[in-house]
Amino acid sequence: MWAALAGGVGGAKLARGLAAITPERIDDLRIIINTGDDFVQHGLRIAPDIDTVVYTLAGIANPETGWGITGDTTNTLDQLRRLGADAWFWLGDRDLATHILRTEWLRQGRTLSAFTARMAHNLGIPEHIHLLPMTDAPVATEILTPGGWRAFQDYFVRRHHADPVRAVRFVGSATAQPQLQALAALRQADVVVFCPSNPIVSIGPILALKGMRQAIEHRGTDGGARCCRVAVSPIIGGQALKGPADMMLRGLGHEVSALGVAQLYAGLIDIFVLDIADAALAPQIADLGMRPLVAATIMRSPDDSRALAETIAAAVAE
Ligand code: FO1
Repeated sequence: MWAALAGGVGGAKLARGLAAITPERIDDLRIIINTGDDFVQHGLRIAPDIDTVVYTLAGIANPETGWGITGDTTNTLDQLRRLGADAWFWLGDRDLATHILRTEWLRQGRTLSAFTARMAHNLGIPEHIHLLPMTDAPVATEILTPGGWRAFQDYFVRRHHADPVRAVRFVGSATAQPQLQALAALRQADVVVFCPSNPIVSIGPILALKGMRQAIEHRGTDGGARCCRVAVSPIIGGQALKGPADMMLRGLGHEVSALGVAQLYAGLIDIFVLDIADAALAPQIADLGMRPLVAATIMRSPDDSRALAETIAAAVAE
């Protein structure tokens, strides 16, 4: 069994590759997804990272944005605006069906995990691929900007992630119970993969939950049943392919490079995958006690995703 940590579009793209080699090379895949970006808009519970992984694995994600449903229309959003709503978050008509049903399920007392599993099933994702929210409890990522603390989507979408980032916090994470299957997956997996997601706001909220970081750390010690822990850098040539990971690393005082990401993951990782463009950083990554693996990490197509997953599986098998 493999466990993967994911959030955002980069995470979904590697998840797609891992899913493509399941069950041939991976018998059972558990994808643990960030929920710190979740929020309520127009009274509906939105879970962008879960939806991005589900739509990508179901083959219906918008290829241009990476999020939302391909070919979706905006009749509802247009009408909301006519009625005077401040509709700054783009929500397609078909995507809204997800948010309506998820909100209904949660209001009925069912869990985000249960809804995610049902959604994945009904969109045709095979049973041996388990999509697990990091927690069923509320956790909200907030960003400290010069204008004060901002809710994540306010910072990210409404203000176009243009504000300098001074600090990040995950409200609720100290008391939120991690999703039990997710925690068990980290304790039992043969391989743990950190997808090329933003290390601060996509992977960070998962590691901040009680026991999650410790479970991964423990797998690297002789006390734990050792597994192979692999991370893929979301930073290539000193820049994030998508989103503000580079600006965030700089604002928080980290080096803005694949090496900076590797430093954040020190003690958690055995193999660090960096792009061919960053091959010169490999010796410094080896000095951190990780095995550097230079590979083509840009995933423009499902074939690219699958190739990167195959590369990881081959490195792990060595
Ligand atoms: N990202 C944007 O930049 N603008 C949007 O209007 C937007 C809408 C949206 C709707 C549904 C969804 O699942 C994702 C959406 N995203 C949008 C992406 C998302 O907010 C971010 O990429 C993630 O939260 C960061 O991981």
